[in-house]
Amino acid sequence: MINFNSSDIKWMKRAIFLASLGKGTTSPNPMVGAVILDKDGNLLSEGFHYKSGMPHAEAMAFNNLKKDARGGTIYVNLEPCCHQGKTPPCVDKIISFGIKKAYISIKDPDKRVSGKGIKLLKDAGIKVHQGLCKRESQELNKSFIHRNITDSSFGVLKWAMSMDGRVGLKNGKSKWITNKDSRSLVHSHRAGFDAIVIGGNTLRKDNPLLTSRGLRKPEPLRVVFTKTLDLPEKSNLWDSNLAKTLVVYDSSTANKKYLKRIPSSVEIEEIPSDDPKLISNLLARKGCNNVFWECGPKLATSAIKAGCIQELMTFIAPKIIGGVSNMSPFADFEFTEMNEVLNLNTPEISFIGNDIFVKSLIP
Ligand code: AOF
Ligand code: ZN
Repeated sequence: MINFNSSDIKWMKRAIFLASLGKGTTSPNPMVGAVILDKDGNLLSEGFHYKSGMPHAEAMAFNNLKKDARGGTIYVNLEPCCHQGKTPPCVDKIISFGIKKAYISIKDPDKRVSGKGIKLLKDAGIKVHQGLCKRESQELNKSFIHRNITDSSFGVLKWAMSMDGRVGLKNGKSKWITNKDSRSLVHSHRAGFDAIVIGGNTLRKDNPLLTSRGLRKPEPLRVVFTKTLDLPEKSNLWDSNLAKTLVVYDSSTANKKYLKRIPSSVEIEEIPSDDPKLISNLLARKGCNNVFWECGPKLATSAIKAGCIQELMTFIAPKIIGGVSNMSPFADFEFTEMNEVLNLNTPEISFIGNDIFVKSLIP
């Protein structure tokens, strides 16, 4: 176990903070920040990755240099890349600028890098320290890491319900269970996601906008999964001026005659079954590190069963809706014993006015 001193921790935290400035713009790339010190430990320059195709964090920091960095130290929250991608390898820059020490929080899970960047730095005689602020760095890039390891997007499922666990009346009405502030919080949560998924039923019933109300630019990709393709001719999702929309249909059950209802500005993809994993894989291939699932009971249940959901966000309003046939957030998981039910990690709880917000992880 290496003991890092308080100055090392301070600079790595600074790199992590700089990295976080890329939140909402870097996908499919990770959030990365870099800090360069001179050989006496004075700050020389900083950088962060803003967008795919633009300079990496280290490159930005080297571009910002005004003094010689020879013999200096670099702090970076992710292993520097060693591949020629949209931009040149960062390890080459670190070596050629004469850096002598590198503090790297975590390994890059991208197979093109994954340990090779660290090896090249070591081979060049640079002293590499790994693991500083590891947990914070893993948390920051959990979606990027998840997509690289699983080839599917990190999924967060959200629903709003009454105190008795109902998400709507039996006539389908669900506007509004939670208060205005909870609904605004959902808009700001959406800004942290690359895509938002709903099912055809939610589109037909609610005609949602599914935007962050301008908090994220461009807006997250709006995705509707349909088994039938029987979608309305008029829908807020067809307005591509607001945000891009993707329709994913199950080719084993959909009727293609309905395709003509969808405007040409909307992207369309087919998948061979209704397995939500195929949606998650498709979105990962499209570069979505994370996906916000705002779907109804059936898709929510199959998405959990298929392993597409890693976190849950529940809004609970102090209301009783009641009724045996009123809507619940999930369909049947077909559990027959209590030891089969889904056990969640200890949730985080907060209040939004009178509403309760619960965040939990699926272990
Ligand atoms: C770094 N520093 O700031 C970032 C890195 O398409 P490219 O060329 O931008 O390469 C993307 C890959 O580079 C990405 O999957 C990840 O492995 C790494 N991202 N690496 O050294 C950075 N953003
Ligand atoms: Zn790089």
